[in-house]
This record gives sequence, structure tokens and C-alpha cells, in this order.
Amino acid sequence: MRIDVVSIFPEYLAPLELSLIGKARQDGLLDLQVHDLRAFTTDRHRTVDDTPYGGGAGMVMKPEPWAQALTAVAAARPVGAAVPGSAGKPVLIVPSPAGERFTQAIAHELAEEDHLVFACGRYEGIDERVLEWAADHFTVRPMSLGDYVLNGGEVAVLAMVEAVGRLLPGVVGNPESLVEESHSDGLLEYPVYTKPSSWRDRDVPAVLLSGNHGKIAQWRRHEQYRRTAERRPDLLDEFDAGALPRADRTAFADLGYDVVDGHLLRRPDA
Ligand code: JEE
Repeated sequence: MRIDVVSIFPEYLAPLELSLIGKARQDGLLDLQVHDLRAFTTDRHRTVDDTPYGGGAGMVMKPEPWAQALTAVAAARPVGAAVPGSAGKPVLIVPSPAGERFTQAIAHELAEEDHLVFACGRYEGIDERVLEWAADHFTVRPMSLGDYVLNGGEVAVLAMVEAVGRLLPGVVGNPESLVEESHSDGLLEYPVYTKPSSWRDRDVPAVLLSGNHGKIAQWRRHEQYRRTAERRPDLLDEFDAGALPRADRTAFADLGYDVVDGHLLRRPDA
């Protein structure tokens, strides 16, 4: 996979040299290049921003440096990618507080692409016409990491590149982790423990030392239910409770949920 990142703070993307993604690059699985937007300016001051039409706080990124930068990176298609003029456009991901929420499902979609380009905005964002213009050359996807405000797109790109990069074949050391993830049923994970079995007067739950794999699996599943009900009850709306064993229905009943038509329903009094 080829990934280009355009930013006025290319040093901000230095962590991509490290760890998993750095390893994927060394192993030739990922060709990642970071570009300085200011290299695509033509004025003496290398200007990338200007005041907003219509007024308001802050500055807006000027369109022309973006068009120059994106034209340059779109021309550098990865080896073996679709030829120019075919349907296979690169995907342009534009981090924005007003984007579609980035999810694991989107990470999987992006991991199938040959060429991703990330456009890191700063200030109040990028002139909207850049996104309209770019649609001729790219599949444009404005994306938000979550409902909080960052100062620019760089931190979001670090997160998205890591989430996509670890799904590329051969990048994650232990592919079993990915298999386990794909079987995860939309619930939060169970808690994990390691040695020592007693630490500062706190014992690892005895069931995990029992060697009874059926009981361990059930305990872990019930911990997932408990945590999800406590921390992310929204996830239980989507949970398929159609074929739950009796013990699992009882576990949910204890958490204040009944099974109705294969769905979990919060008991009003609970
Ligand atoms: C890209 C610039 C900063 C701050 C104004 C804020 C008014 C832009 N999950 C995410 N949060 N934030 C970003 C993100 C932030 C960015 C850029 C991504 C480029 N900024 C910026 C304030 C504002 N608005 C929301 O309320 C309305 C705009 C992001 C991602 N991905």
C-alpha cells in the first residue's frame, strides 16, 4: 500500500517511523511518504492561510497549495495500482471535526485500497472548494476521529494510519489477534491479567487459574456483558441476543436487560 500525508507540520508524523508502521515500511509492505504543504507554495512567505470569507474567528487554508500538493501525490501512483483513467482513484482522507466518524469498519475498507492520501488541515480547516475539486482525482472522504476538537488533522492521521496499517497482511506479528478481532461481536473486551497471580493483595480471578476452559470462556463473556452494559450501553442496541444460552440470558437479566425478539431491552425499573 502507498500512503501520502500532506501537512504543514511533517515532523508531527515522525512517530510513523516507529514500531509497527515503521516495521511495515522497512519490510516493504507500506510505502509511506510525508510531504510539507509549504513546498507547494510559490510566494516568498510560503503562505498557506488567509482570512475567512464571511468573517469569523481564525484563518482558513488557501486552496492553491493544496491543489499543487494533491496533484503531485496523485501523479505518484503505487506500482501495480490501477492505471490513470480507470475507476480506481486514490482515496483522499480529510480529517475534520465535521467528517464521518472513523470506525474499525472504515479502517478495514481503507486497508483494501492501493493508495491513500491524507490531507492534514490546520487553523479552521481547508477551503471547501479543494474537496470539490479533488473529487475529480480522488474518492474524497472527510473523516472525524471523534466528537472532540483537535488543533489539526495530524493526530487523527497518526491514529487512522495505525488502525489501517495493522490490518495490512503481514504487518501484525500475530495474525490470530486479527482473527479474534473479526470474531468480536461488537462488545467491549474482557479484562486481562498476567503474572504474578497475587499482586499488592490483589488476586487474579480464580477461574482464570482453574484450567477449566469452558468456565473461563463463560466468565470472560459475562465480563464483556458487564463492562459493555456499564461503559457502552449503546453497543447493546446492536447486539444479536437471538441464540443466547440460558446462563447468558441470566447474566443479562442480572444487569437489568431482558431478551425480546432477539434484542436486548433495558428493564424500565432496572
Ligand atoms: C482537522 C483544523 C482545527 C478547530 C472549529 C470546531 C467549530 C477546526 N475528531 C477531530 N476533532 N478535530 C479534528 C480536526 C480539527 C482540525 C482539523 C481535524 C483542521 N482543525 C479546528 C476548530 C474548528 N469548529 C467544532 O465546532 C465548530 C475547526 C478531528 C479529526 N479528524
